[in-house]
Amino acid sequence: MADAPVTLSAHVVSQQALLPPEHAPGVATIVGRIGRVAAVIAQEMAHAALRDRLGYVGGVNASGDEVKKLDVWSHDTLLAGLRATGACAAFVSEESPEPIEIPEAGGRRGLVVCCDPVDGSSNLDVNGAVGTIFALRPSGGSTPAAPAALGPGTDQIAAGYVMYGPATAFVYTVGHGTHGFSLNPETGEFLLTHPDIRTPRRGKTYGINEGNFNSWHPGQRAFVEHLRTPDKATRRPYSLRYSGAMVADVHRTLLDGGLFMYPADCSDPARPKPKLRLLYEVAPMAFLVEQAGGRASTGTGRVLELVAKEYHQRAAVILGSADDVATAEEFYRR
Ligand code: AFP
Repeated sequence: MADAPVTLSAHVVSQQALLPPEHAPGVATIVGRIGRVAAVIAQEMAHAALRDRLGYVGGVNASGDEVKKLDVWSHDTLLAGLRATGACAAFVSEESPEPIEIPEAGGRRGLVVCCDPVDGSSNLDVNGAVGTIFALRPSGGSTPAAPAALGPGTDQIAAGYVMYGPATAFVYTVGHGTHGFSLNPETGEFLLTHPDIRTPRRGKTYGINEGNFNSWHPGQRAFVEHLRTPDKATRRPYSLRYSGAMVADVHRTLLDGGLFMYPADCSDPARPKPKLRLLYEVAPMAFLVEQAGGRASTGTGRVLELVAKEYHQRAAVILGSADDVATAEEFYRR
């Protein structure tokens, strides 16, 4: 008889022994809860056009993006779920200018959850893939708890994302490999379908918003020119794949290899302007990619060593196949 499939909740419990004992129960509870909330969000997204859930609410979020109805609803639903865990001491969300403190879950074991409730929300109205990204950091018992999230990405205890695509995928790490699950819509359970994901050392695709070509660092422009230049020996040109949702582009890159890049706007070389948010986009994805054997760089340094000084800080990122990212870094050094 075939083995029973491993559920997300069982898998998270099995990872507890690998975590610092004071955080193991909280991580298991929060990751399991995000999985349950994600199944509800997936349902809501599937019915969004039928329930008048598409479109904007009016106004912009902490990053200056126009806010969609599903952004707000997903933020509220995740927050309610996290409050109920008793383990989340603060919630840093793209949809809230200030972190939300949850004092009931304070103490040394409390965790700060950094989250982009709906990443790639511009895809919502065209039925494209979107996601939820999260990272868990220790609060260290500080009050308020959220400032404990300001530190290097190496402080993250767990990170993951949900991708709402043709199937809903849940991918997470607690620092011992990156593991992928698929939602069974009949039962609402995530089942292990991609244990211990290993990203190939080189890939065949690159994902980047090429419309911004003229504003990139010269090293970034030269690297993309290199990827586009035919060379049989190194299997170039690479193919361009870009969805406008980081989750979908990182998911493909994790599984198939290659690159996902969002470099800074260097129109003013003295003031490079990155776009993606460090705490709830770039750092969690860097953690997942490194745990799958890949690499995540700013072009000039390791993403996980970037120290967040602000909740909605932005950072440049080049992530994916280890050797491809190393080549990108060489171009930045030239
Ligand atoms: P939203 O979550 O505001 O839609 O932004 C999506 C995103 O942060 C990331 O998921 C994409 O990779 C990137 O921005 C797309 O940005 P461009 O539209 O500038 O290519």
